Amino acid sequence: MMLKKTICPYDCPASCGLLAETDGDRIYRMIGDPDHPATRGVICAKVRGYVKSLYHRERLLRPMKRNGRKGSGEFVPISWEEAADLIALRFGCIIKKEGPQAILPAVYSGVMSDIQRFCGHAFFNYMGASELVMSLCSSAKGEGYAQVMGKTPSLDPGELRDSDCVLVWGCNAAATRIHSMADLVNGKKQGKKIILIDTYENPTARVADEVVLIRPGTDGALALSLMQVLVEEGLADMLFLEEETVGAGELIGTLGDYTPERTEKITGIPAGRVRKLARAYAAAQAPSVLLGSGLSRHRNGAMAVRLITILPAFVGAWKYRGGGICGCMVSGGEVFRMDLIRRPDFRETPGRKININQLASALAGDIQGSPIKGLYVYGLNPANTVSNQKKLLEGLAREDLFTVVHERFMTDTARYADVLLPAAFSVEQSDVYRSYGYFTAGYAEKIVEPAGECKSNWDTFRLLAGAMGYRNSYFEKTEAEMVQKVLREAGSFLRERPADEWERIQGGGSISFPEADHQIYRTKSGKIEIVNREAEIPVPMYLQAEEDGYPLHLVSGPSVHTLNSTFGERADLRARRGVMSLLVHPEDAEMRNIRDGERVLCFNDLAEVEFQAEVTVRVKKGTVIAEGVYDIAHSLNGLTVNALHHERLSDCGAATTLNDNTVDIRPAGAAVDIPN
Ligand SMILES: Nc1nc2c(c(=O)[nH]1)N[C@H]1C(S)=C(S)[C@@H](COP(=O)(O)OP(=O)(O)OC[C@H]3O[C@@H](n4cnc5c(=O)[nH]c(N)nc54)[C@H](O)[C@@H]3O)O[C@H]1N2
Ligand SMILES: Nc1nc2c(c(=O)[nH]1)N[C@H]1C(S)=C(S)[C@@H](COP(=O)(O)OP(=O)(O)OC[C@H]3O[C@@H](n4cnc5c(=O)[nH]c(N)nc54)[C@H](O)[C@@H]3O)O[C@H]1N2
Ligand SMILES: [Mo]
Repeated sequence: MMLKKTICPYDCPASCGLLAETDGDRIYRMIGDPDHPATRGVICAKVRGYVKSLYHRERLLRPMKRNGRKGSGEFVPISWEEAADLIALRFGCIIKKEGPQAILPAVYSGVMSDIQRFCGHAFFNYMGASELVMSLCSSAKGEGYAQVMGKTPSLDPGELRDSDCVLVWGCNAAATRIHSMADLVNGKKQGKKIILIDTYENPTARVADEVVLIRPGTDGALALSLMQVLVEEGLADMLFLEEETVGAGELIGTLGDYTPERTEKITGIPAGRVRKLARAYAAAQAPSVLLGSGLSRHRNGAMAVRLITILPAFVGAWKYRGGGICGCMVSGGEVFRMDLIRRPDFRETPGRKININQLASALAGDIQGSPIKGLYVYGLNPANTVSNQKKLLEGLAREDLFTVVHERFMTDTARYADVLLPAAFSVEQSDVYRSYGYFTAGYAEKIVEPAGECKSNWDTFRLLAGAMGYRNSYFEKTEAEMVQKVLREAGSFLRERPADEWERIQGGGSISFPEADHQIYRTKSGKIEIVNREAEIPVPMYLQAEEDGYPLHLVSGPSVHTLNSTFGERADLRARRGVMSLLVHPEDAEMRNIRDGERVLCFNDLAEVEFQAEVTVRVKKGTVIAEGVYDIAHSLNGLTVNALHHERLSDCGAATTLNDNTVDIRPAGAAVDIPN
């Protein structure tokens, strides 16, 4: 038995270092790698049970083709050759009749390692297919931050240990940042101040000294109000603002509109709390913000992030180790050369862009140009994770749509496939990794052969390229050759690392980059850009959260026990997560005759979705919370929370606005038992 280094492939900020206990044929156990430079052996319960997923009896093991009504989940096994020929034939016909733009690849974050995630881009660039705009997660956050800080990396999470006051702002660290959660627990023991600002008392609240509940979508107003108090009470670092920022005076001139009394009406936070919060923030030596992504998933999300990003400058927080903002951008340069993997040069003409958040409408034909006739889904489970679920399922059910799904399990999307291909797990494939929350990168070599007839994304696209007749040396490389090429021709950031680290990465493992100096502002002006003349709105301001008719704001938060739709196969985790619930404030429940534990219908103009009500003061009056992504088999009425999400996009970054929807609720009548 040996322990082999590998890296967690899932969509989390850490890219945890793992050790797989193996005899070379089988993996017996997965533990944390104590030598990983950032995660140091700490891993989550989900991945500690990696082997349960890897050898799950419901894993897809061979290619199949549909043998029943679309969506019925009825399939018959076929060989890989038959599958590849069938796909090449059907795609070939579509291309001939409608052109390649009638084919849409759909990928997101099921696997986060670079080659497996992005090699399909090369295949579809070669084809000339439509292009998916991948903005299902935090592109509004990225834009909002960059408008102020440019390419300046935000704090390495390790630096939070040196902060004496952490505003955990719209972040459920207990679920999404377990290493920072450990630092928060320690920080609290040392008497540091930890304040959670969120739409509900999420599981991270247990480490907070104080929880500030805010009305969804109004964080920008809170940030401005904090700045207003800092200036009014003489707590702002005027010297820092003058020397290190652009446009502070112009913004300060607008702050009169954001007194705590005025913003109380917007945010629902009592004026006195805002004053107290501003004073605590200013009193700290090195105050930090740990910023989540939830608050950026609103129609004003990029602007909210922009305003929060400006706040640390008002107390000169960046001057101090541990001071500033964490959770926005890491890495100061190119680690691996993405162009080697994605091959934009393969494309002769620009592809038609289809935003992932509008996939439902695109499949329904609400797009410019030829209708989508071919869909290839991999590393994405849109039936459960994309907005407007009802319409999306109708689109997937179209008999004239030829759908290929490359998956590890029979997901709600896989059920709609015409051809269903079995995907490998991360330990069954080789790849390079970059973390998006820490300054680390690594390489993990295949440890065991794929189960059954499963194939990695790389091997699958290689096979399909052959069947399509694509002649290019790119498609001839083995996975191992491709990994070596990407390592050999790494980006400058990695190539500049010392020889011993370079060897370490080559041998399989992760390295960390030095923390960036956050007093060097990588913006055009070299300063923090409070006013940004190149932005559509140069002087930042609160963009009013838009109303759309229903009395309750719906927020979809992450579950501690699962990760997006990943791990849905695991009965142990499903049991811990429990039934699909909606957190409702007691007053909102009472006025609708809803009691704790009862079934409710949550509805808006898009759909009616059934939940079990959890009546609790953990949520603010006027807001309802749905944690986690459920599959349809474990829903209560055949739909999940994404059926209530509109396709609208954020102000910048064309991102999801999944937390920006309104609903109402009513009792749902008799309950039916749902198996867990
Ligand atoms: N209600 C609600 N919706 C959400 C969110 C939420 O919090 N609540 N979060 C949103 C966010 S932030 C994100 S990033 C998205 C994520 O949405 P998705 O990208 O859909 O992510 P997952 O559901 O984790 O994974 C998708 C699928 O990838 C498959 N997969 C894993 N590895 C591989 C592989 O190597 N090859 C292939 N072919 N397939 C693989 C998995 O089996 C899984 O079914 O969801 C968004 N949607
Ligand atoms: N266990 C687990 N881990 C995960 C995931 C998961 O689903 N489960 N998801 C993974 C993914 S894809 C990502 S992107 C990352 C980050 O995952 P995210 O889904 O971005 O989660 P967080 O950043 O922790 O932030 C979510 C918090 O934002 C809050 N929020 C929503 N709207 C608002 C608002 O208007 N104002 C304020 N103040 N708060 C608001 C929610 O109540 C919630 O507590 O985590 C990854 N890790
Ligand atoms: Mo995400």
